Amino acid sequence: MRPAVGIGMIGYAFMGRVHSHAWRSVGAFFDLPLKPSMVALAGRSAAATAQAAEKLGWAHAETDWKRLIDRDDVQIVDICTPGDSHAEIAVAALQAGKHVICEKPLANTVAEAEAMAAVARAAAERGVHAMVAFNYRRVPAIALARQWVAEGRIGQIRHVRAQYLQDWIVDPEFPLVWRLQKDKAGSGALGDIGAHIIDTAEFITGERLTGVSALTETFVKERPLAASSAGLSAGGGAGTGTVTVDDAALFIGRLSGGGLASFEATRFATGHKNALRVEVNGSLGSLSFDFESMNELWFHDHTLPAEEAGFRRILVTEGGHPYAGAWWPPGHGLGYEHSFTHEVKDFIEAIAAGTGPEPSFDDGLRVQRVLAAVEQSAADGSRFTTVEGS
Ligand code: SOE
Repeated sequence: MRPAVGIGMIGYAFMGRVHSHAWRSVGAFFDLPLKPSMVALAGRSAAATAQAAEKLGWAHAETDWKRLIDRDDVQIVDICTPGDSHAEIAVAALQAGKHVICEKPLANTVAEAEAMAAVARAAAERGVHAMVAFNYRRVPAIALARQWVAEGRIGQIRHVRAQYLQDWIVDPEFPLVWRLQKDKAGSGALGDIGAHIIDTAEFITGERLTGVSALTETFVKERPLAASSAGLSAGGGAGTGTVTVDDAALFIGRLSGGGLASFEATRFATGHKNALRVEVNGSLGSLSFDFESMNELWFHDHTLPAEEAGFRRILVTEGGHPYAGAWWPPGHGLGYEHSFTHEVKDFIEAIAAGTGPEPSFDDGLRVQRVLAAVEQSAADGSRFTTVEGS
């Protein structure tokens, strides 16, 4: 019998639902050293939390996250709340000796992220580990891209071109949900989806962004108040309120290996639902990915004769591809939710091995510093801004 590891999760909106799916499915597809047990779900409303716990597969419901952390049968705390509560919950959980997995971006400010990373470093000394949930690292095609870059197949990296394009708030009547409020979300498209492409670019290349020059914009400045602040599609309430975050963030940057990078994060790219795209151009070839075709990686081998070279599509569903062998026969494809299942698999394995899971809170802090540099540069009229600590 494998030892059990008790999970307690806080929040049950979009991220809570997809994390629940990951915890429910991971043991059925991967041979884990510890058996995850979905012990308790915490939320504010007793009735709604109990209903969500029953639906999502959690044994107990709590209305106070502090009580969830205090439970002896919880060893892992999974934070799926808006960014304004990440720091308080993560610090309390780590100090109580619980491993933590925390949704991205790590925090709402660099100061909070620094405090969280410091507590995580101290906890790691006691064998208590923390991870920030940049789930796209665990999309098989993205993991394969990183592998090939590390193997030198792309050569010296000259360009990274990264975009994260969504369109869910184009309608000016879309309500002022929490993701559009700075005090709750920290920033807008920048922190919500820009953070993903910063992490993805650094993950694939193994390089760091050292400085940026940025533009941000809020296209719709007033919106109807939300009846409830939850989710991506809350209904409208009475009156309007001011949007206090960016709708779009564009920036260019320098990579630690000498290459150049460009980034575009927007919720106003009509027609694009969840297009996380990244292309890497190196001296020996290029790799290209679009989440809207997430089972594919495009590869151009520049060492081939020009008459034969060109981008070719690799279907990343073979048993030898990262993660893919645990699922379906080749060609049957994976979805968004699988990246989270892979994330908790890697997390459990790292905890069992006593090693620090990746991305760590220090990785989350680094992304937070890039976000801060982008905001600073945009505020300073696109002045090139060095990323702190780089
Ligand atoms: C909303 O923009 C959102 O749900 C993000 O918060 C997630 O991190 C991203 O994976 C999908 O879009």
